Amino acid sequence: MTIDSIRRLNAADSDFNAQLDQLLAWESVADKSVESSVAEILQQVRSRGDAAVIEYTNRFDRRQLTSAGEFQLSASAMAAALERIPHAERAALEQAAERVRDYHQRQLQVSWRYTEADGSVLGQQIMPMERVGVYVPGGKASYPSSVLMNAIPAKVAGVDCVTMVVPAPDNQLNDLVLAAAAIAGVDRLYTIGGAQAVAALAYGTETVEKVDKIVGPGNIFVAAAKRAVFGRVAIDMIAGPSEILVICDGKTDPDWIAMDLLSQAEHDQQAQSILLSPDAAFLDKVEVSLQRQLAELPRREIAARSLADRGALIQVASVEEAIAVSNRIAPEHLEVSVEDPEKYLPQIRHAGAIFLGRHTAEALGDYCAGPNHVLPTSGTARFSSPLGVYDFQKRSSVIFCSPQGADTLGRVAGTLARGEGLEAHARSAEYRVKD
Ligand code: HSO
Ligand code: ZN
Repeated sequence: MTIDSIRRLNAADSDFNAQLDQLLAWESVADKSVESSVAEILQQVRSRGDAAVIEYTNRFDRRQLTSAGEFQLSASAMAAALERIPHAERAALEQAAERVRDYHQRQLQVSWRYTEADGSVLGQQIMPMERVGVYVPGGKASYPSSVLMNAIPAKVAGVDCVTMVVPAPDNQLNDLVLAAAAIAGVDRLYTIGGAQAVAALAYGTETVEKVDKIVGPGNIFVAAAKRAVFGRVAIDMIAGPSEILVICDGKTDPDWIAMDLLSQAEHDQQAQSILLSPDAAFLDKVEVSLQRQLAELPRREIAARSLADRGALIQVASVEEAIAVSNRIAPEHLEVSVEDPEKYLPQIRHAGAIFLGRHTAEALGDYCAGPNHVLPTSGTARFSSPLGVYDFQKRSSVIFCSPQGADTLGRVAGTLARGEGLEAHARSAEYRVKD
């Protein structure tokens, strides 16, 4: 298996911008037939609850459920999985969880208030959401690390009940996923998936309690279902394929850089790995290394397709120019593999996560560095941020008026209300004005 050819671009070319646009173009499949079958599933679960969930689960996941109790997994079943998995994996999961928890604890937003001279108080009260649903895909893309990354911030925020759903096609469940759920502190677990699981979380059934927010990745049916229930419940962003952009001055081991590119390329065929360097000879070395190292990978077919379809090695004039190009791309992951990377940090405007220095492999961030691996993709880092504790907290404004404050504000509000033709507003405000 080799990469047919990996695109070579040069930022000095007159049509570089057009080439870059073409490289970044990505069609998310908005399939009408998917939308209509999802709409039907949502409708059925909404009106018939557990019975519909059981029917769809039996049909799509080849199960033989006869009652809702059978898709419910107890806390002791999660704990048992934790006992069953190999010791090394348990220790690694626990270490990762601890680091993710520590990092996220620092994100907690706190309530604040200030008191005005007349004794009035204004502030903001922060409260956790009550119930959150975490969707975990089944089969090969069932990542224990994603269980940690989605559930831990919710628990750190103080969410009362974290409900996880994970399909068990042919009754198969991944022990590591269950163990991660136990470590993350998942409160309830249902072995259901697809649009029917999203519907159960959004509308509630006899068994599944309705949640306030649904997070976690899924296939096109899950994504379409999340889009459709948005508004009734909150959802996280709909993730696109993984991306990595590496900026290297040419002085890092080319094998390291090649493997960093391969690490995201192996996620799926649509993943995007891009290297920018001012050193043309280094780009050549990485290309050779990619071919050699690819051959040793179990997922070489996927990685080869991803690199051939969406990968690129781009020559730039300088690290500064590389950063300018990177800011246009707004990548999910950005590695800055150069001397003194800190120096460039203030110039980086758009990136989901920034990995500084030659020793900081992006894969560390995927598992255990501490920051979240749920990051904005497809250029959305221009306006969105990593998943965090703040995504499970909400704010209420707090207002207390002293008698003096009511007097001052009553006059202002009265005038504005009359200007808007809202007499009841004006009188309500003015009743508290002293004459
Ligand atoms: N790189 C992925 C997250 C992940 N990697 C999970 C390995 N497991 C997010 O783009
Ligand atoms: Zn990854």
